[in-house]
Amino acid sequence: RLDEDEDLGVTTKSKPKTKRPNMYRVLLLNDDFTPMEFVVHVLEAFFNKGREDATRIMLHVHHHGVGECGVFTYEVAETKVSQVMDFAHQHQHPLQCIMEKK
Ligand code: TYC
Repeated sequence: RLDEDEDLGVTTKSKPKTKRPNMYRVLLLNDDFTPMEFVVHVLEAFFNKGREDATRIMLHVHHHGVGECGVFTYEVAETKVSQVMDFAHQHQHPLQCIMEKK
């Protein structure tokens, strides 16, 4: 690299800068107490699922222990988890909602 008088040695590089954000799965965990209807409602209300899709996801969690509600950026995933945990707690259900990096 040849330094010229007017150059202060600061490297400037132009690079197309479209970075994809890290994405996070939001998961529901099974338990023995939360009513199935409540879980279906959560999936409809917080994850914009239709009744069929919500029921399919709920049954998947019921049978396999864990299931995906959606994939979001960090802030959105964090908000979904908080909303679901608050809602479950308000209704005194032990439903657990977590997020994990994809
Ligand atoms: N296992 C619960 C029941 O039998 C239903 C349930 C499904 C609970 C999914 C939590 O994330 C869950 N009532």
